[in-house]
Amino acid sequence: MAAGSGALLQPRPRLGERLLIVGLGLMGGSLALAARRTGLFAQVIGHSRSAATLAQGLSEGVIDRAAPELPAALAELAAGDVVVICVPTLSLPAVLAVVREHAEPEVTVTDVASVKGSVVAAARAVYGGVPPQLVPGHPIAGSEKSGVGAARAELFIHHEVILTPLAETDPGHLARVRGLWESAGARVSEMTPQDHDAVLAATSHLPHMLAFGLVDALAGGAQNREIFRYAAGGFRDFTRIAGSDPVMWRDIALANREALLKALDYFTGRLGALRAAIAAQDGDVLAGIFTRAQAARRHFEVMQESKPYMNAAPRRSTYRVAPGGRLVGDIRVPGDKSISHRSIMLGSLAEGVTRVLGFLEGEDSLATLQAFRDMGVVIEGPDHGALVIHGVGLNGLKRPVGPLYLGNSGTSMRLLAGLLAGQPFDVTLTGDESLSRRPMRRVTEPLAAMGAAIATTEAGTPPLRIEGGRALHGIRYDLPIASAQVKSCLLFAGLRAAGETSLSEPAPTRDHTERMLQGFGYPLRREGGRIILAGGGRLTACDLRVPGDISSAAFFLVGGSIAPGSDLVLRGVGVNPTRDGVIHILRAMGADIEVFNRTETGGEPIADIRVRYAPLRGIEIPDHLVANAIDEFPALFIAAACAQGETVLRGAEELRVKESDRIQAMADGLIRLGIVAVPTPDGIRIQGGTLGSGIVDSCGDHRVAMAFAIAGLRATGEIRIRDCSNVATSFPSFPALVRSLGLTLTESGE
Ligand code: SPQ
Repeated sequence: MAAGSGALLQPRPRLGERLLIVGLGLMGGSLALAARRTGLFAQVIGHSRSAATLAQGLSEGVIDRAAPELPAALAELAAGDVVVICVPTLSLPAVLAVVREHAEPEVTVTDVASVKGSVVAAARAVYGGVPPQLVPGHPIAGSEKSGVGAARAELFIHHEVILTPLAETDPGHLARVRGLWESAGARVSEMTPQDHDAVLAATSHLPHMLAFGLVDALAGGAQNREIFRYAAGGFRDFTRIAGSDPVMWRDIALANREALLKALDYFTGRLGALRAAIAAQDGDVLAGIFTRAQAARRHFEVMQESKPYMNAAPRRSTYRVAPGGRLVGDIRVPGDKSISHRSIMLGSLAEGVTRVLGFLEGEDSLATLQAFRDMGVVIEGPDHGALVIHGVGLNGLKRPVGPLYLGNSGTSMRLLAGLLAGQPFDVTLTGDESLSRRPMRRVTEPLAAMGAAIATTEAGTPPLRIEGGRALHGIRYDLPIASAQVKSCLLFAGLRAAGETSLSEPAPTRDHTERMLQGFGYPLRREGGRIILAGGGRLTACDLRVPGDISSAAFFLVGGSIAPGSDLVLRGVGVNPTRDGVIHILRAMGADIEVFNRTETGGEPIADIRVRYAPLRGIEIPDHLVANAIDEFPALFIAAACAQGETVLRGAEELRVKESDRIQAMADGLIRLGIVAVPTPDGIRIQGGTLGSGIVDSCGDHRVAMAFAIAGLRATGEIRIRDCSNVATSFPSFPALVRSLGLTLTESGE
């Protein structure tokens, strides 16, 4: 539990007069304590068949009043009162029968049983149908300790409570039960009883069966209990849950029989495959199972704690940047994000083994990596940017067991939409809050024209539900917006489409997909500004080195330009002409930037770049550079704020639909720091001036956060930047790197 989370149990407005807890064990006792702490009811009454339990409940202040007779306790309840049945699963039907006989229909009734199908079945048997007053519920919380003596008011804080209302359930009763759990600090969600039982069978009941079964088998085996003497931490961790209440688990296993059998059968099959691989000495299959499981476990931890993949940053961190400083040194920035994504995608779909160096270990590219692992691709690493991808060929992906979660990454979602549109299986793509707001029709509409079936929300946003088994055909398409993601998505769909896919762009965008396809031996041609690819070819594995990301370098190019005394060299940066707009724009503003040691890696141009301080002047940013500097504008706006005169950007409406509305987020922050910044529908006007101190909000956008951090170099006071955790999506080592160059940046949780 998080420190101080008990403070969540604050006094609350009354929910009703009386709360009756039937069954005063760990669950019931803990809920009673939480309700008393928050003052949710005038009186918390406890019923138990054991007089000793009731006496203990009273003496330890768990309940206000003991009710030894259940019928009498139920009969005194009225509308607004709540009964919570906290008895073992198999005892619930008998209690429900008493409730039916003695409680008024206006009284809210809920329960905490771990299986919901059996509660609904019991209600149907007792009432002849599900009564509107019944709201089945299941708090996912507990401990190996049991009994009222183990009760804790904080037990439910930050835990999930699943409610499984039915069509018959009255919304007023549902709202009351929701309020009860929320005031105990729980996160409440709803699902059908069937879904609940299937999910719990897999995630809770099956692991308990395995733990009980393993300990029993080992304890009863030929080597008997002696072997426990040699059992170490792994055994203890794995079998911890075998210490749980046997009666409760017997009841759960019987009550959730159908779903549990399904989960057991599925697992037995997978265990059989593991056994077969060991028997056949098939190291590849074993490596596949172990790398997938290891990655899935890590992914689970991340989701569990709702924190970024990289441990470096606490959840929702704030940066504090002290004013002043200069950038002097010789550094490398991490691998290019766009190229890292594409290396996983094409490496996975290639035939053979692809080795990647310089892969960006940021959350976005790791989300792509996880997605392909979820589809059965064996990927070793990343180990300091090195990956070994065991390609499965264009037809080798497997259906993932659940939705593919892509975090904050628009590139992952849009490119995967194209790659998966022609696969034989259904798949759903989901993302975080920011990604769930981003427009997807730009890819789903042309993909539909190719024969794909992809559902979005009504607003055209994620999740994307992609229907499998659709035969795709190539199209001739003129992209209405300059977007490398749309172009790449359609080229990827074209790989599995019949005939040719022919695309034109309103302005050239980053061409990493085209270059990499050719690197993997896939033919592609250009004709009069069109990019043309025929479906049905093959990708052949190759080795790749990912260049340094110019979008990450941009913060240092701006920082070096605005901070007097700066002299910084950036090594091995990708200088693909479709990405180097930032260099041209800064030079047009008067920056002193030298590009040297030009060479190529994996079909991509790279170079070393030296930047020295130089006074900047405001400019009108040329239209033709907008697409080639699209991700660098947050950093460039800081350069504009430090320049003499006005800088004007037009034709950049795309900035409004990135991880945040980057025009608004940057304008708001700049204004807070004392700069005159006027957002326009497709750009911004920024008047150079003096950057002051203040608190700005990154709006969860990594590039906005890093741009304001760099602004500290020229600020007159401290800049505090909120919501910076997403820096880990593209540049996890940013705080450490800027610190190593002398910038005073500290990070704290919000
Ligand atoms: O992946 P995501 O979240 O869309 O990332 C961004 C970024 O700032 O890191 C955009 F917000 O980069 C895009 C970029 O803006 C990456 C990208 C690519 O790899 O193809 C293309 C650009 O997007 P678009 O919409 O112009 O195609």
